[in-house]
Amino acid sequence: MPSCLITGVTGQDGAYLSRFLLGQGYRVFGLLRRSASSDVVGERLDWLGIRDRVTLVDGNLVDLSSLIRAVRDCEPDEVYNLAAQSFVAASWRQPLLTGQVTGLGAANMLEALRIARPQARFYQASSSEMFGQARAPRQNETTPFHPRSPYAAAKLYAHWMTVNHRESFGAFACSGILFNHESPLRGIEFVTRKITDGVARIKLGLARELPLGNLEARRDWGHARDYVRAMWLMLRQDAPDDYVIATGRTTSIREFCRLAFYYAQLSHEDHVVAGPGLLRPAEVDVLQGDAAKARRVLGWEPTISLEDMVAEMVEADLARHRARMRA
Ligand code: NDP
Ligand code: GDR
Repeated sequence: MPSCLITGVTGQDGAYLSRFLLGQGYRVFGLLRRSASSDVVGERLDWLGIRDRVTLVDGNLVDLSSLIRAVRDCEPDEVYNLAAQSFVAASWRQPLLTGQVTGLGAANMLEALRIARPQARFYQASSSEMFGQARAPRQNETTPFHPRSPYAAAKLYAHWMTVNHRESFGAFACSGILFNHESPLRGIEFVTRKITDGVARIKLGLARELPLGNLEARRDWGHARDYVRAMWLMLRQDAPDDYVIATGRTTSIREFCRLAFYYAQLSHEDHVVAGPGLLRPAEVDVLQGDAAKARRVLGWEPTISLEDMVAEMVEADLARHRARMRA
């Protein structure tokens, strides 16, 4: 039975990737950082009904010794490094922590593998945010990077460390440059989930307004279920490499709002308001990925449309709020 270790197992992608790999017959270990709120830890794994099937091991990305111990205990064939301080807006308020977790944390994991498990295949969760002020209308693996936030700068360091371990030590280390991907398990602070949660509250009479920041920014949004499959495919190849994963379609925040409100038979124009403090010190205006390489080499294609994803997210938030109202 192949085995894997997933950092960030309690996050959106960690939960979907765990379920996917369990379905492929893997033994799944997940790195869990200690928290005083242990009652809410693993909520997403619960949601997917797989909490009992994932073996949680203690560790923190900023503590190299804990990573070495985890790797020695689990003896994984594959390691997926998904853990990060992943919220771009927070990275200006906590730039050093973001650097330590999102940047140095990846370097720690690579070092832990070099020391304790050099044969393991490694996946690094890189990000389209690294393109930032994008220098090409559609971004692919050859597009130059221009990070616009402490988060993106930290991801860029982690990305190049991954490439460096491949080139220096022959590590089977891949970097997946993933564009935004969402789902009902998306953190509530990210704009898509904030919108679908807002739509549900307004529909159920729990709120009247939804405060948002920049509505003109555009993102290439896919579904997390499609994107975790791409991570696994990267580690199936004969040689390690980097891949852009995207849908190729770009949509504004305003248009996402329109779709989500319309799904609930509401109009965004009646409810969306400008929220104070929600504009970023530097914005990434437009992202649109070109995943031709992933299609050609990995045989990967997105299967879930933006409209279907919006419907799934709004339905899930309506169900969550209805359940809370009944409780
Ligand atoms: P989430 O924010 O949902 O999950 C982040 C995970 O990292 C959580 O499990 C969190 O644990 C864990 N974590 C944070 N700090 C530490 C630490 N010091 N030690 C160990 N674990 C830690 O992110 P997503 O699932 O959305 O994304 C997964 C990865 O992919 C991230 O690296 C993100 O930056 C990257 N990415 C995401 C994209 C997206 O659109 N979703 C696009 C491109 C890249 P806890 O539950 O304890 O907080
Ligand atoms: P992003 O996602 O920064 O692209 O990073 P987010 O959903 O936070 O922002 C997307 C865009 O929406 C605009 N926006 C708002 N954003 C939030 N969060 N809240 C608001 O109220 C709001 N109003 C407008 C933002 O300005 C931005 O332009 C995500 C994360 O998952 C990263 O970890 C990942 O690397 C990238 O996607 C790819």
